[in-house]
Amino acid sequence: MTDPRPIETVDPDVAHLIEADVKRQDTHIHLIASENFASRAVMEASGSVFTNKYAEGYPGRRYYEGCQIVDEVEDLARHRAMELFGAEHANVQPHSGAQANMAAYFATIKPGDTVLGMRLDQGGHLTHGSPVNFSGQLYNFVAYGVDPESEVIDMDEVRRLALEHRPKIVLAGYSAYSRLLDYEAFRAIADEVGALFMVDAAHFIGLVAGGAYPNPVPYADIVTATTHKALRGPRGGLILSRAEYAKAIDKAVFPDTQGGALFNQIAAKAVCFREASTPEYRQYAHQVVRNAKAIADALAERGVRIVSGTTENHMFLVDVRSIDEELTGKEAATLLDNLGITLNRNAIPFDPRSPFITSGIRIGTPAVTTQGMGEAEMVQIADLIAGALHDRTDEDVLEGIRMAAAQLAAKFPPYEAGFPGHV
Ligand code: DSN
Repeated sequence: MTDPRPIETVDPDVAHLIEADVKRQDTHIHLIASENFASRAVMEASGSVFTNKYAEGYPGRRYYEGCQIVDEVEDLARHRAMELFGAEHANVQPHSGAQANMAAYFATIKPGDTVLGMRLDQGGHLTHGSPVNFSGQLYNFVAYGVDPESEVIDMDEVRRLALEHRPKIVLAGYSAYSRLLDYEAFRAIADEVGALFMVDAAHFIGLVAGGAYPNPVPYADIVTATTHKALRGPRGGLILSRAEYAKAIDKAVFPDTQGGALFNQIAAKAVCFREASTPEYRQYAHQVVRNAKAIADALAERGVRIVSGTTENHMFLVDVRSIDEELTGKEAATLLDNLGITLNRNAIPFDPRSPFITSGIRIGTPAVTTQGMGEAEMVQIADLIAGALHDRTDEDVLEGIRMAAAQLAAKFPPYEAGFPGHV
């Protein structure tokens, strides 16, 4: 029999760390654009006995016996994903967004082939060709960026680069960009040069599920995503594609780039797709966007420069030099975290500072919206952020902000009393 004792007895070290992070999660204001609070149902599936099962392959074609039930789980998850996003095919096995992107490339191009994607330092992602990532090492990435004036993706540059470099994939998607994507224009450029059109929707797939951001599925050949950001599911990846790429995508995930899938996570993905198809979730997704706009507008009113001027999704970047030329993203993010407001430093377009220091911070609203905060609280948070960054050497002011942040977090607990780990 397995050890029936609770974690507090078996491993007090880890139990203590879990307890400490429960406390941190309960008491801070969370503005990391890629984080959220998963529901009890998602966590129950994620912590279920499916963690015990090996099932390499796909439903009906496994390399192990005893897979009848996990076959049902995977079918449920992939069919729910297809229905939710209107996709012809879904693969729910990628362990992460990076694995989903790796599989998408493996399925469609060869090492050395050219891909046109967004620059990491202007909003792209590591797996969109960064030289420190497999993508930049295996493939010939060419990068487009934003217009220096508007800080919005320059579609003329995308087209010019596509015509010049004839990529095999035109890739849209971002991890630090606050505007809509012009899927129609990307698709037309991809068609003009005979490339595939791929969208990495990891950041905004949750908004798409709730109808709060345009759906890339009707335009793209392949859409990759994660399930743990605004979508509020377990940590993991997802690939949606047109039927003609289904076989290649499935092979690229297993056996090309992964072994056994994580069935506890796949069960939790199924739960999150069900949750994301409810009217309550639609309201949530729209509130995430309204909240992002509210906090960006309130910061702008307090003299803080928002990159590209506004937001149309769940996040935006702040140019911290608009508060003080000397202030860095690193200093701002560290100071705010010490005051109970957690976010991350982020490069802004044409940032003269290194990615470790940066001139920006990234602010996102999926987590605070799950907590039930609305526009009024976003204005309060903007006040706290602007106040802290303006008066960052005044200990009295900072202490007041620390207390106000703690009071606000306490009013909006992410989990109810009695939830595992909560008294
Ligand atoms: N780059 C991570 C983020 O947006 O936080 C996701 O991979």
